[in-house]
Amino acid sequence: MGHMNTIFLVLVSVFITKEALAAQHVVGGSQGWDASTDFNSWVSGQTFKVGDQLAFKYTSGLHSVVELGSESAYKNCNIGSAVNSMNTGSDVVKLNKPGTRYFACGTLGHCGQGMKVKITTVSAGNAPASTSSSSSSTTTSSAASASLTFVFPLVLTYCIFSHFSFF
Ligand SMILES: [Cu+2]
Repeated sequence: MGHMNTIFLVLVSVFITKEALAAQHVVGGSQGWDASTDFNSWVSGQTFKVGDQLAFKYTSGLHSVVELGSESAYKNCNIGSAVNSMNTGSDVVKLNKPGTRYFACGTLGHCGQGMKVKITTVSAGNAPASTSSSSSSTTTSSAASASLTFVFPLVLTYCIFSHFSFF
């Protein structure tokens, strides 16, 4: 019975680690990508790791997402210097390497009103894969629910096996 427990724990922890590595951050949390969202306070509660994704959720046509190439472009809301722009209303950006990236709204005036966010990504190895940091706050529900659908049958299997003492 003992090794069954161990196998189970290893499987679960492997899965939790994977989930922590592939978090999706909904920018702005429940308020989303909106002019009224306080992005500074949202960012301060997040840890961005390589492999994570950003999801910008907003009403298409009202806002957009432009990526700016430098700190000064970000500070000055120099939207014209955008290196990338998206406008679907549900834009996903993968954070594929460590470093700082700058995003702003492309709608006239919105960046100046504070609709911009600066994301600093750390390498996945730097941050411990502690469950508390990944499960807190606004890291996505899709990864979490995926893990549930995976863990649930495992728990079930474990219960069945331990009940009938096959091992
Ligand atoms: Cu906007």
